[in-house]
Amino acid sequence: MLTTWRRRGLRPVLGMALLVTALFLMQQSAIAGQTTVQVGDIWFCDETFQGGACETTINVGETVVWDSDGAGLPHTTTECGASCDEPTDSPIWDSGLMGDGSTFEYTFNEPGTFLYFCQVHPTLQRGIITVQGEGAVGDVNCSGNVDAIDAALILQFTAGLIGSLQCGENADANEDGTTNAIDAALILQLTAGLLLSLPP
Ligand SMILES: [Ca+2]
Ligand SMILES: [Ca+2]
Ligand SMILES: [Cu+2]
Repeated sequence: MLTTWRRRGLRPVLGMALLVTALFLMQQSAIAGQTTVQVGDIWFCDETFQGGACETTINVGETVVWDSDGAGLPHTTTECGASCDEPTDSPIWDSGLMGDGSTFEYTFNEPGTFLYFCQVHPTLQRGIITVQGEGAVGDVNCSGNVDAIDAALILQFTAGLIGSLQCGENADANEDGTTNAIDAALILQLTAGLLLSLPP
């Protein structure tokens, strides 16, 4: 009798614990938010971009890390303004000279297209950062798509397991003014093809 009761009582608890663990692991793999651009002699990204411009696309709020590991020459990553042929005197970012192995990072909090170059090799070494705007309704981690990870994050947020959502303004999937498990459920329905769009 007692055994039966225990089994019935324990299973939902174990199931819940497994679910929370799974959701936590999913979230960990989604956090990234960082893109590395290799800085070489004399290029950004890889050697095929010498004389050209390497384009990197990220989501708003993400960080680009320029990594000079392996470069033998000094380089900079410096924002150009409207044109790298006539670079601005007040760049949004400027790494200064990067030696072999040093890194420089910048976090993009505004959508847009950002041109940059190396001040040492201004015509040969250039790049472009394209920052995509905030995601659609439901995209609470601004990953660019709405999927089960977003639903998991909302559940963790409403359960108090995480204090905030990276793009919390996208969390209210049914636009009823509150964020709760119903919003998570709607996102799961969307990803399952049961809903065509959000808000429903
Ligand atoms: Ca997302
Ligand atoms: Ca809601
Ligand atoms: Cu350079």
